[in-house]
Amino acid sequence: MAVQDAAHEIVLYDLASTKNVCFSPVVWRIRMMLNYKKIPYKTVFLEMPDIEPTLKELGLPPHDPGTGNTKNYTVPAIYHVPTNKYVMDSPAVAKFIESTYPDPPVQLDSELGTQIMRKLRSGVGPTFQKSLMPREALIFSPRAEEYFRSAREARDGRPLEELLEDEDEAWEALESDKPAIDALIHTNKADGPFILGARPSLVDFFIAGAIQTAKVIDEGVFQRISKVPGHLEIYEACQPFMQKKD
Ligand SMILES: N[C@@H](CCC(=O)N[C@@H](CS)C(=O)NCC(=O)O)C(=O)O
Repeated sequence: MAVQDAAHEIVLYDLASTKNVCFSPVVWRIRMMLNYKKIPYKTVFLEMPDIEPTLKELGLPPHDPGTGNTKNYTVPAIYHVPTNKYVMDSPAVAKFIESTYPDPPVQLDSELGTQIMRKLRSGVGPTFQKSLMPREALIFSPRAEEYFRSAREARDGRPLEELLEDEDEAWEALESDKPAIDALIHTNKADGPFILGARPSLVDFFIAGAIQTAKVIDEGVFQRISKVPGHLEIYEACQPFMQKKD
């Protein structure tokens, strides 16, 4: 059954952990849009093994294979109470929120944003994942941890903990990437604290969401990601949209 509540226009399906706050970077992007636009919503946390059965039961169709998703059902997904509509997959959810609640606007795409995301995904991203995944496993319930471990270990062909073996070297190797990241992130510094200047855009939420993931999972990884140029500034500038965490 969908969660019906007149006081909430949106139900946000999020990923559960023992911390009981949002920690998924991809859900944080959507949550920050909702918080920034002050849209009333409530959260339903789903244990990872329950995502597919729950969303299927609610009547959502699985992801279109063309979206590149490897799982049939994922969070974030939303239920929009006024239109009785479900939307799944963060790009589709972001577009739906932006078109339904255009004020204040959140720019979803920009050339600079795409360039930054591409740069981060190819450099910092894999190292960040390496540090986070084995630690992420520890904040799930035992049932969710088992699901998470077996899926990730089947995919990677080795125990999660082995990812940590060359963790320090991987972070050191990123040093050479920092000047280019610094220049890109500070392109519009004169106009404001966000990547496009005065107003936050989706790429700010992408970065701040990733940092918040580390904050919830592990302080050491948070410290490391915070030292990537521009990251702490964006995280701090996004704090007003990170107050509602559950
Ligand atoms: N492309 C999806 C990816 C979302 C995603 O990977 N979500 C994870 C949680 S962070 C998930 O729902 N995983 C379900 C599973 O592994 O069974 C999006 O951007 O919404």
